Amino acid sequence: MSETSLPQPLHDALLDVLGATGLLTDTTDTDPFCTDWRALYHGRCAAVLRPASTEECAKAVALCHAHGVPMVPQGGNTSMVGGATPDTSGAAVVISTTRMNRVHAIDHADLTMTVEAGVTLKAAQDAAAAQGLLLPLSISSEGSADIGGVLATNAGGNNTVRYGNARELALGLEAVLPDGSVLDVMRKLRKDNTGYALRQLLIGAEGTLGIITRAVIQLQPAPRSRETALCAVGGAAQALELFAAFRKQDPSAIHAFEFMSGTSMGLVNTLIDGATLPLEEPAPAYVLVELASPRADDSLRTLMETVLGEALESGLVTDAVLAESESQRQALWVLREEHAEAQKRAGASVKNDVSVPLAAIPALIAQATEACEALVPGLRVAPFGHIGDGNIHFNLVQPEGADPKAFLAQDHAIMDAVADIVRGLGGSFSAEHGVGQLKAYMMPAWRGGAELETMRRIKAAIDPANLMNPGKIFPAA
Ligand code: FAD
Ligand code: 2HG
Ligand code: ZN
Repeated sequence: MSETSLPQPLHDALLDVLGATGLLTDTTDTDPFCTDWRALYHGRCAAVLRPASTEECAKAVALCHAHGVPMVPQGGNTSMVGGATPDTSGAAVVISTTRMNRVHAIDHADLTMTVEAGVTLKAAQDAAAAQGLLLPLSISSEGSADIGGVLATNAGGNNTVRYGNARELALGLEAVLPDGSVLDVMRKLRKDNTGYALRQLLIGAEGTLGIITRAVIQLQPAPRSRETALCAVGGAAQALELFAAFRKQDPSAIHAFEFMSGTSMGLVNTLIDGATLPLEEPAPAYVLVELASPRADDSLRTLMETVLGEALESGLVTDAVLAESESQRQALWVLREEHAEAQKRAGASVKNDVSVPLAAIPALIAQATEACEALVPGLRVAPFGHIGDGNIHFNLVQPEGADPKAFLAQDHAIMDAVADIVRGLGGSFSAEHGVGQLKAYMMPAWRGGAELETMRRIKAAIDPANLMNPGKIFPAA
């Protein structure tokens, strides 16, 4: 155990504001905050600050600003792109929101939740469910990722196909800006055209413009009927045909429409305890479709059976299983939610969180598979993702038995090869995970010219000293 390197006057002032629980300086305590979920980055920090309220956060940020100390906002630390990890200089402090964890109010008239940034997404979902409501954002990391994190990254996930990304759910926001001032736009209004929508600037800014401390989130009535099925299909083209078939019947019924390659599902089956495929034969690919409705009748069952019946008859779907109980439904969801974990257990992977127009998905998978297999013979092509949003996690897992470091040394070559294909198909190199530090190098090629320059000007106007999450989104000069 050793002490980190916070200057003494700043240390004493922060201790005054945050108390001993709110200020971590032993490296044994701070180290877990300096490594990301994927273990790609191992940074250092001068301290971890854990404010318990907006007021404490604002005072702590003002002190760091006055001393010129860089700040790295952190929620659940589940970033896929090293967004919440400090650099190796040890100069920055991590500001963790985990102690700002109260649900303030649930409003049944407006269907909103007023919540602090450090409430995990799962705790917020549970609080809504306890009152017969739905917080319609769902990601596999929801047990750790928190409201501040999902807004800072504009997270997507399994229900985007029906309700949009995190951005679409936030009516109001409060944030501490880099100089310690508090931006309070905690309004509950669905219509409010009064100048710039500043909350939208903070959402998706990955902590580079300030620290989100509270939000007003839109809720929905909880579904009173659900139908969930796992289907075996020949590939992405068949998955898209099935999506179109459901959409033609009733687009508003589709709650989730997820794609999983056979290779990725194979890893889940092998490496995750209790994840068993309830189908006769392994297939080239799978779709998990969930329909949901606030009505408590059996119209969804009819819809599911009609579409799947026709698809099975035509051979579009080769096998399917319908959940007959809540526990069966959850068992099917395990087969979708554990792909990231299974790939982590299989060794190093290079992740391409890309999006393309729906019709281009089969071409993306075919072209990117060919390009990646040519680059690294033996790598495992294991795509899965939110196909209904055009978002595929085109992930490559190291060849079995290979050296993980040698494989990761080729990450830029692989990412650039996939990105070239994605660009040709009119897509994006980061659909939902953001840019962080992993993909900052790609910004000039993808968002150069006036777009990146405008982002730089906004950053400079709000954070002229570049103290808030430096090294993220913007490549080093
Ligand atoms: P962190 O990792 O702590 O931080 C992420 C970024 O936000 C950093 O740049 C950080 O500086 C900034 N930040 C954090 N809190 C604040 C705040 N209060 N104010 C300002 N900036 C802040 N993402 C998806 O979009 N969809 C998915 O389906 C999905 N599934 C995932 C599954 C797994 C198993 C894992 C590990 C990750 C997954 N992710 C997914 C990525 C990640 O969980 C999301 O990006 C999530 O929104 C991050 O939340 P967090 O609280 O962990 O944020
Ligand atoms: C998911 O959809 C996450 O499960 C993780 O976004 C994606 O591991 C990944 O690449
Ligand atoms: Zn995802």
